[in-house]
Amino acid sequence: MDNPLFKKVSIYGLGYIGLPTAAVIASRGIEVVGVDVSRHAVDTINQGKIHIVEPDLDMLVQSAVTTGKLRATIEPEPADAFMIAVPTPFTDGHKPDLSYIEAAVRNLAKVLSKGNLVILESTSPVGTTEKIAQWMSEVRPDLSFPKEAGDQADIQVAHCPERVLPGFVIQELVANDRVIGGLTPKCAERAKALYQIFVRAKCFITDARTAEMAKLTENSFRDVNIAFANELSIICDKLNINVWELIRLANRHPRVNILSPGPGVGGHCIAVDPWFIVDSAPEQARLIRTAREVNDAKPEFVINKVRKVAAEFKQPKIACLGLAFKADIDDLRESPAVAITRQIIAEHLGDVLIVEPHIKALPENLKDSHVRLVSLAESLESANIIVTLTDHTLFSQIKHTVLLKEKIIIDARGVWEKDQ
Ligand code: SAJ
Repeated sequence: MDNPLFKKVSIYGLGYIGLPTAAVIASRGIEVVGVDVSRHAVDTINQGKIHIVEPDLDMLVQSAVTTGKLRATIEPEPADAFMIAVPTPFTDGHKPDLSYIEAAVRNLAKVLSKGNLVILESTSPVGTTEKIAQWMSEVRPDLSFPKEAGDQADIQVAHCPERVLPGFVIQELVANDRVIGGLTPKCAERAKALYQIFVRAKCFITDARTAEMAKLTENSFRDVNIAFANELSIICDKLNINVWELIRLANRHPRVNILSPGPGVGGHCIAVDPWFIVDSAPEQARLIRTAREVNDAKPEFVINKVRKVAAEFKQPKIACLGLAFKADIDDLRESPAVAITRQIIAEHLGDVLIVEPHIKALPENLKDSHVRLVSLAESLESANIIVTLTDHTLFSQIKHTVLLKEKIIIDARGVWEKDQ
């Protein structure tokens, strides 16, 4: 069934956000063309396969490609609407790196035509949506943009930040409320019409700057809460209090909800986005900056614990349980678990047995003659020190009172403490 407003949608960046979004829109019967700089990603998708790990995405992509509604390409093509979902990492000194966005925008500007809608989905510092309109107008002086032409502009521009949780993307793409900020109210309304094709939840309209800040606020809120939990865990260690029990009890208050301490905050969002606020308002963002520093310092706290206990053994065998940045995923990028394990290896604190059920081989940066990737059973049998770095479900199923009786445990995730 043709959609009268949007017959063809083009999505830039076919990663963890862009590809699921492309597949979901295609599943609503709209022609979707995905654009990516990676030949491997483009070829894989055109075969109906996926190059990333996300539950249920494979089936969705396969069916969208088979029905001809989804295809991928390297070169931009004309469309009614363009969505940009490329990475926004930071450079040295925690400065936002907008180079992927700028490259995508300048590229798609070449094929723009009057009446098109351009939506930025990538998490971005405040003011980026205005910047992308500026970049497009530099490439296409023949078209008018909202800054000069307001609601009469040839091209409508909006920001609608993604909010999905890795591992639940397909579900959350449809079920989560969306915040849509336009450069003008008309831009926001037009973008809302596109999201309403596949979002079952509410779409709230605002201006672009507020929408940009809303996304940064959401992830900063979580970061500050986790920093509070991490600081509590360090205080409790000093005061000899079980932090997991403490938080469980405090959370019984109807208006308290403290998140979980851990070995640090990983991933590409929560450990990055707060810096965008700090960069925009360095003098004012004191709490947000401190939360980042508290979370970034947590791996060193865990390594220190390992140093102390390893020193008590002649030939310590240290089992590191989990490398992924969070539970039940295979993503090792920006993982505090990897950073801690790497440091244990670099300092030769002992023989290292790594257990990561979601990978088949160790990454290059963890390979060493004193390091092996082993099964959980083998690690429990031979290690004398157990360090839990990721709360994979597999680990929480261990009968720790029996199997870990003789071991020294550094449980950075509270794997055996939760939900008691
Ligand atoms: N973590 C803790 N303690 C907790 C919760 C998380 O230490 O209680 C750690 C995790 O282990 C992990 C890191 O924080 O290392 C981040 O994990 P996460 O599950 O909090 O978040 P992400 O990075 O997978 O996804 C977040 C989500 N944002 C929020 O929940 C506010 C997601 O909805 C966003 O779409 C995503 O960032 C993004 O792309 O920005």
